[in-house]
Amino acid sequence: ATDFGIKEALQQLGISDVNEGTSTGQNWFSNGSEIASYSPVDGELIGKVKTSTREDYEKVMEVAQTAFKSWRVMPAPKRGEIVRQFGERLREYKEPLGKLVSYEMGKSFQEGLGEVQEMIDICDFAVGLSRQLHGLTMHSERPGHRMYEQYHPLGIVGIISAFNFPVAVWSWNTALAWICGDVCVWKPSEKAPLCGVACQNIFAEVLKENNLPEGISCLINGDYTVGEFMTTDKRIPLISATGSTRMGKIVARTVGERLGKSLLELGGNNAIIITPDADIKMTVIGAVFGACGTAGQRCTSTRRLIIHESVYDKVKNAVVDAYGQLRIGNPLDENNHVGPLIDKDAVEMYKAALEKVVAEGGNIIVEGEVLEGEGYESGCYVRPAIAEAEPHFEIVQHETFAPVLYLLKYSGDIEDAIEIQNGVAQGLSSAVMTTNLREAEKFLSHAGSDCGIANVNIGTSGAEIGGAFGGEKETGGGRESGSDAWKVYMRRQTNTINYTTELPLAQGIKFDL
Ligand code: UN1
Repeated sequence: ATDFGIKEALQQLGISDVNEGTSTGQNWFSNGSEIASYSPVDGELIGKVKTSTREDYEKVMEVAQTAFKSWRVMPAPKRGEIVRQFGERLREYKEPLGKLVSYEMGKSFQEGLGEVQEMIDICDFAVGLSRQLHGLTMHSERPGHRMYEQYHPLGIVGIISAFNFPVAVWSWNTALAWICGDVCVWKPSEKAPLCGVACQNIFAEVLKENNLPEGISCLINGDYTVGEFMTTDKRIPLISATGSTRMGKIVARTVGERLGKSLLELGGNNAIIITPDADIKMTVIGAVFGACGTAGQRCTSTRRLIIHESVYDKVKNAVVDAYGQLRIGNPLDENNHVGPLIDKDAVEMYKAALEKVVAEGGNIIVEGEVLEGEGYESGCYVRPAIAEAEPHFEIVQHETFAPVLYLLKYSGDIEDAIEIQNGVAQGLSSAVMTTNLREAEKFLSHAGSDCGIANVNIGTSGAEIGGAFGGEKETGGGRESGSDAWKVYMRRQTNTINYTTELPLAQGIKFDL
């Protein structure tokens, strides 16, 4: 790994002495047990962080609450200036941070850089937004009255993020929350804790230079028990959680119990519909990147191809052909397309899915395999697999976070394909490949895709930050990132002001004294 400059990257990010067995970086108030982070790339220990005990957590909350009091009164465009500086700093750290993402999580270096680019983009977006936290004005029914609404900071935003986008998802939340006047407490995935430390270090630098309290951004580490400190805590009005539907249901229930707000980004079961009018060349690129990029570990990864029978063999052969070209190996080596899965548990889930699809009557057309031998010592590298299957198979209905792609055949028209595509519990991303305007519009219509994201002639993954990101049904309903997603990080207040000497009541009610 040292060949790829990992050591230097860690040093640049302020994560040194990684093998000393102590907590690393700016990881305050952490006195709990240790989490060791091993790279799925080569199985080496990258570093350890200490988890937060209940006491540590209480200290973090105090620091966050104090920071909120000063941060919320700073004018929003001034907060935007801090986020602008953070974006600048991320540009400087793009290479080492992208490298750490690639090494700790296993995605390709290109995708690691892409993830940092998403962070930079959301910072730019947030800077502009810091001058556009608009409310509406209304006309009062009463004379001499003015009505308007305004958005105020919420307070502490709790962020629980997943391993697959270990830095970008945090920044989608924080960049917006910060300009909105909130402070953040972040629990990164236990599978990528050093990415958390690196981000904290970078932002802490910016805060320090501006004489601002570091409590504006807090980091805690640990497993679901630490997550539970947050979800049960009334001092946290909003919990933003990314991960499995199973986790999301627990978070929603716990936060709902105390009538807090939750923003959920959960599982997807994303499909590309390929109609007789599809451009096959584009389709293949979109499908193969969607299914194999990030080793199938995006929530937007393509899980299902729904192919019209008239082009089925053509598409199948082209996709199988493309799979034959895939190079699997060290993701830091830019010649490789597919890196490892996050850990051996993920490898087991991948194997189980392949067994299950066969047991249900599926037909494997590109065999999966756990790779062994030189370069694959971590035991986390698998060969992307393809199975021909039926839409109703239980395994096809389920999100397997690995490169397993199901080919489903449809006959009839686009409505039939849409029915298959919508016939799953999840509703994140979807796509249609067609050059036929009628099909495309039907897919996007009221009776079309039921997902939060619906694309035409693009795959299911790789959304830009400018749009609201998230999905329906078991995906959890939350929206992050662009458009008006910022509103969830603020509380709305309706204000009515009377500038007369009378006190007329609304609805014409008389109450004469
Ligand atoms: C995720 O997988 O958690 O659309 C987020 C995409 C990325 C984000 C994925 N921009 O694939």
